[in-house]
Amino acid sequence: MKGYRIKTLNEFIIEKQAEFPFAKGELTRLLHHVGIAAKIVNKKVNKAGLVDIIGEAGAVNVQGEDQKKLDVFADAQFISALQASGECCGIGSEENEETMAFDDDFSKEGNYIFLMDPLDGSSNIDVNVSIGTIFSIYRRVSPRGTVPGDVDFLQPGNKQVAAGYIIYGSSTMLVYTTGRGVNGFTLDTSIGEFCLSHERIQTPEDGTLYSLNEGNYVHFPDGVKKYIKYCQQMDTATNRPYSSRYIGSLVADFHRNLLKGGIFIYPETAKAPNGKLRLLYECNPIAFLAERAGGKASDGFRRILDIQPTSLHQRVPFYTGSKNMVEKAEEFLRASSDEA
Ligand code: AHM
Ligand code: MG
Repeated sequence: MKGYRIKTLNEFIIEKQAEFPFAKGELTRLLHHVGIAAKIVNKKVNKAGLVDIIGEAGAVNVQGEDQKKLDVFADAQFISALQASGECCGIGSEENEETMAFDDDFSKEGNYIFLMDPLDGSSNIDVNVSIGTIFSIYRRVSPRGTVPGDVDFLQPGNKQVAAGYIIYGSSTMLVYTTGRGVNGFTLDTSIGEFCLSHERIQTPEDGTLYSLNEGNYVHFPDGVKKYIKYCQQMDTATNRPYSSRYIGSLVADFHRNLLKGGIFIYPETAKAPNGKLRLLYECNPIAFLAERAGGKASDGFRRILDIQPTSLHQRVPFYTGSKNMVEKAEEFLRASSDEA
């Protein structure tokens, strides 16, 4: 009998493993554990208004921001799920100043490094607005059985073997890529499974949405100011003026633009010459997804994925989304820097 049948995340990743003849199932197990942590965090996020988990946890993270209780919870859940998988030898997280290199015999054999922002857009938790988790996965460079170090944690984005995000929104979705297409899974809470809902996502080459914090306009570089004016100009051939949409959660802003077409910008400013967003666990994974969906990601001049990282929490200006829109923004930036 032929009919509609849902495909769960686990079925999907096992099926994909078969496409790699020498795969041993290690990445499959790792992704499976990411799915478990995501479900636990989702449950807590859904209860955020009911139980006492919204306020501050009393600590300040390495970026000098107050850590919310939910950030701390999400961080701990992902760490414990990944450590339990046995496939992960080290983790770098926005919430922890140093990388965590596991030195127990079990984890040291793990082949993968995991970098994450466990709860992105955390300023939106208290107001019931979409937040997310972003993750990036690398194969270790150092030999198995040893404790991983900088050579493993500080790899350029073009070495990622998988990346994705979870969006805790009006419904919860997990979107990921292992380099062959971007696929999205929606959490069906009635059966507690992520189910394939967005197969082989391709982002439109052009869009009509631009997303950035325009409140910072006076601090933006000239090229960005000019690009914003371009977005706001009337031109029927290119569907301008574009609409401005900004949630303030990278995952949510990117997810919307990925599906509808648009550009997301967090530029450099005089005060913050490298912007705000972190290369290793925010920009690299999003850039990998953007490219694999047919979009683009740059720091305005260079491809994000080709930047050699120098530290875990380094920041980078970020321009990502529909290919033609990112290229147009880059044109404005180049023209302004040539004038200067
Ligand atoms: P966070 O990791 O502390 O949550 O900060 C990252 C967030 C992104 O999700 C979002 O794109 C950006 O910060 C919003 O910053 P701003 O409030 O300056 O517009
Ligand atoms: Mg965060």
